[in-house]
Parts: sequence; C-alpha cells; structure tokens
Amino acid sequence: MVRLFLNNTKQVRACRSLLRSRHFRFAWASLALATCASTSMGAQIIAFYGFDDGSSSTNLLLDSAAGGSAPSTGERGAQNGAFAGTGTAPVQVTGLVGAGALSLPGNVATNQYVKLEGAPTTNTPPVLGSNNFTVATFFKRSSTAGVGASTGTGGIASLEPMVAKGNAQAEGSNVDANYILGISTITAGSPKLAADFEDFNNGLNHPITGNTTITNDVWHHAAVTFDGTTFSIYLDGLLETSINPINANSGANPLATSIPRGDSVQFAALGAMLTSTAVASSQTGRNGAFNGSLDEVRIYSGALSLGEIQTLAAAGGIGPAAAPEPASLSLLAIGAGLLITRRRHPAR
Ligand SMILES: [Ca+2]
Ligand SMILES: [Ca+2]
Ligand SMILES: [Ca+2]
Repeated sequence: MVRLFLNNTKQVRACRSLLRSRHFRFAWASLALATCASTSMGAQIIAFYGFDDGSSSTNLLLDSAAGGSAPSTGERGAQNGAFAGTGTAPVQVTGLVGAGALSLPGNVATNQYVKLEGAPTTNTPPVLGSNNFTVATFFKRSSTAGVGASTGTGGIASLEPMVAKGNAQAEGSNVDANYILGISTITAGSPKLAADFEDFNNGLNHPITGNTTITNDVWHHAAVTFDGTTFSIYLDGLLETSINPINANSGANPLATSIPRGDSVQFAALGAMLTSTAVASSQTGRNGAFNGSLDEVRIYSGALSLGEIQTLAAAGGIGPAAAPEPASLSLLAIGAGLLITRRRHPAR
C-alpha cells in the first residue's frame, strides 16, 4: 500500500481527486491501494524554550510566549520553567541554536532540574498535556552519565529523562504519564533514544526504544510523536522506531483508549520525571536525571511530519537537509503518470 503524506486540506483534496480520476486508475492500477493522509494538520506549538534570553534563572527558562524568541500560534500561556530541587542549579551554556542552551547537572539526589507548568510550590492545573503531540529537543548527553529511572511497570526500566510529563505514581487515572522522552540506559554502554506514555484505559505503558547508539558529548536532535494511532521516535531527523500501541485489555474499543493521557496532571519537566505532587524544596516526586545540555525544546499539540522534524533538526545543522515536502513529490509523481497516460491514450 502506498500512503501519501500531505500537509494541508487542499493537498489532501487534490490527492483524492487524482486517485478517483479515470486517468489515474488506468495508469496506476498497481497502486490502487494508495491513500491520501495528512500528518501535521492541527499540530500547534504549545511551549518553546530556546534558552537565549539571558543567564538569570528567570530569563533562562522563559517560554517564548513571555518575551523570548519566535513564539507561534497555539501557545498555552507563558509556561515559564523554574528551578526546583536542591543543590547545583542548571546553567546557561553556549547554544547550538541562538545564544544559549540549558546545561543540566544530572544528579537525582541533590541537583536541581527544571519544573514547567506553574511555580515549583504551586500545583496549578497543568496545561501542556495533549492526546496527540510532538516533543522535540536538541540534546548533548554528557559522558558523565545522568541517573536512569523506571518509567513505570512495563515501561522502560532505566531512562534518563530529557523532556517528560509524567512519572510512575499510580495506574488508571490522570496521574498517569502523558509523554516521556529521554535516553534508555537499559543496556550498559549503549544508550538509545527512548520514549513512553501511559494510556487512557488503565495506565498501561507503551515504551519505544531507538536502534542507534547515542554518542556522548555531541549534539543530536530528538523527537517523539503520537498522531492518534502511531507512536514514533526520530533521531537526527530520521525515523528510529514506530509502533501502533494497542492495549489488549481495552475491551471493545481498544483504539479509543490506547492513547496517551493528555489530561495528566503530572508536571512537565526538563531533566526529570515528576509526579502531580512534585515540590521545589525537595526531590519528592522526582525520578531520573539527565546530565548534559538541551536546546530548542518544543512541545506541540499534534504530530509533525517527517519533513517538519527534519526542518527542526536542520536548524542546528543536524540530519539530512530538509527534504521537499513529501506531498509535493507524491503529487509530482502522480502528475507524471497522468501525462504518460494521456500520451498513450490521446483519444480519451
Ligand atoms: Ca538556544
Ligand atoms: Ca502510572
Ligand atoms: Ca503504567
């Protein structure tokens, strides 16, 4: 089956019209199972952290909506970060993109991390949840490793969290995890990109792990997407792994309940996994620690396409050059087929 990934309603309509046409059916009979699908419709950025606005703790952690660079439509308010925990604080370092990046010290026992969604001492209703999502970031993992922690029963047994909204807390309610993106250290000496979420049915975890061993002390780009049915992770602008999560215990309508807990009230964080009760003054409610740097952290309310993820990675000089939109290529191919058909059958 051929699947054409399109980026807006107009392209989807044009694609479907071509697939219905007599010329198309004649010339492309072998591709009769072709479908038209959109990938990134509805994906809006809901938070963005560039770490470019100065080294003070306030400016370093600004969501772009609060005066940072390049805000976009769909922002869910100024979800500025705040340092939480005790001990050594994260600092601003030279950015891969823009002036700065965030360097996290990565010790779960004593060091600080970044809590998003409300001040560290208040549990205001979190707003960075979404059933469908893209979470993306540049990262440079330090050879001085962080601290791996379990994402929950049936999840990833040892993960250093980079961007996460959730922590092992309870099962089957809004204190399940919405999204967790980090580095799996299950296999010693062979860290891999990894992600997890817990579903609406009973909090079942759906872990996914990449194939490529992460090189330390080098910038990479990571992204994880859920588009309603497919959970995918991308490293340096290339697809690593994707799965269609289905909870076998979901009963009559597994697809409807095997989706991420977009209503999670666990707090989003950088360099940590937090429960719904995480507080600033201690490490209570925290698991895992990432040791290294993050830059250009982006959270979207929908799944970006491969081409869009490659564009993000290319901003840091990483991955393949952003390819032409897949839709354009597909329509070009269909158009060529149409021309050939017309030349072979001028009387039609
Ligand atoms: Ca930056
Ligand atoms: Ca849980
Ligand atoms: Ca679970």
